Amino acid sequence: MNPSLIPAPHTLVVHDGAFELTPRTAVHAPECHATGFLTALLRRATGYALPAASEGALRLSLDGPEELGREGYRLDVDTEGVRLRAHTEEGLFRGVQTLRQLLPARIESPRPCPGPWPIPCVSITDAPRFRWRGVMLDVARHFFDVEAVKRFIDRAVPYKFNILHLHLTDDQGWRLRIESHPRLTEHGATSQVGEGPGGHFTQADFAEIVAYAAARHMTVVPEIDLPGHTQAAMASYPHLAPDGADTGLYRGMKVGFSQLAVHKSTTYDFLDAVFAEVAPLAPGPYLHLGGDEAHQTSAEDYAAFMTRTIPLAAGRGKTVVAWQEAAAVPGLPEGTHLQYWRPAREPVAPALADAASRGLPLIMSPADHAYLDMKYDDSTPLGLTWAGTLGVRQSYDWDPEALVPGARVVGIEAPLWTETLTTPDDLDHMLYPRLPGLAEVAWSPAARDWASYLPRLRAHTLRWDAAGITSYHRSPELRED
Ligand code: TNX
Repeated sequence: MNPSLIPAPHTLVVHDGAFELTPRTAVHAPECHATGFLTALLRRATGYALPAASEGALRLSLDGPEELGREGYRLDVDTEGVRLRAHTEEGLFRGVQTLRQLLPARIESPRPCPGPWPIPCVSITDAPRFRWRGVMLDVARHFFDVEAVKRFIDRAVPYKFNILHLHLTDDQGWRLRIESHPRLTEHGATSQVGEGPGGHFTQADFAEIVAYAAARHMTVVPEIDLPGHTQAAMASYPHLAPDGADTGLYRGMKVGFSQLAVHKSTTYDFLDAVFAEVAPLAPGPYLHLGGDEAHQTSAEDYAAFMTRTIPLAAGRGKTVVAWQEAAAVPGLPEGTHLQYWRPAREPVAPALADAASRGLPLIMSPADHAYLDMKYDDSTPLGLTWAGTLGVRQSYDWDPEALVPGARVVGIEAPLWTETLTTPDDLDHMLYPRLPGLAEVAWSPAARDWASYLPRLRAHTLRWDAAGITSYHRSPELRED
């Protein structure tokens, strides 16, 4: 039987037999995140020592051909051992996630389990279809602390996601300490949807998240949502509001009612000061400026605001990412990434189609395929329905390159908005079982199909069980028919 790999690799050949990990198996590998990750995982579940030795049967090396690309790898298992090769450490790390899935499901256990630990003999050559494979967590509507964010990263890593987009600011809260503007968190982080206390990351907390993600070859993309979704900032510093009045903290779930004072130069001084701190904290190349649902801002003001704000981010060395509304801004710098979020069943916004035809890169997050906060069906206790319900199959069955003909699609992102989600188990409920399918959309060759995917997905429930993921949605698809 074929191993249940998600996302499906580019090419997989299964041979007879298996290699078995034993207490005597040794590892020969360069010192890097991939090696550290693999040995920690294997030791935890097997209890074996897995000493380093140059004759080790488990071999990782960086001598893979350059054609494998930045994230590709080659994995060969025969009865004598395992050989994982890549051209980069990142490629090794992705290959380690495949190796992990070749082992029995109990490899996910946090405690030592009894063997045996067979790894089927295979030859795999693999590389991703898309370079942007993102997940997004909204820590503004409800705050999720460092531990919860690390757990969220842990959920994405086995499925080869490489981008963690953090939605750090919104009407309901500003979640990142900015030293030059302490009230953003001293006041603006004390609210959330509903009655709870809110919360925020210190800069040390944020650095811890960035480092944890980096060790797993995930890039953090911080989002400061502008010029709408800014009530928490204006409640902290009323001069940022158009009329300079304190409108107070917001604990509801509405969108599109707030806007910054786009005509005051002090607003841009504020943004420059914020970017000055955010840019070095998240050392990746991207800064997300939001730009969605600015319903109080005229089209002209919106364009002027973005035209003035984008260079401030660029001046800090960042490539700007923005939600698709920003497509309407004339003269966007080359390379600005636009994030498609409207439902795929709606006609493509003309401004977005136009920006795509000028070659601007698109990240695809159509809400009716990729929004993890949509209910699975009408009986789902959590989540929203503005884009409809989103079953497991619908989150899998779509092609990111079919939506905007001729566009330069760099990948996909699966956002998890948290208006209705308050605990890490709530997050898991919305992630599983949809997240693995979105991973396959992002990584695997376009020729994939639900019939081949479904048995693999079902097999993965054993991995979630072993990992202690208890709150996943028992969707009807997971039951054998
Ligand atoms: C739309 S998607 C929003 C968010 C909400 C989300 C809920 C986007 C760019 N804006 O403000 O949280 O819907 O699904």
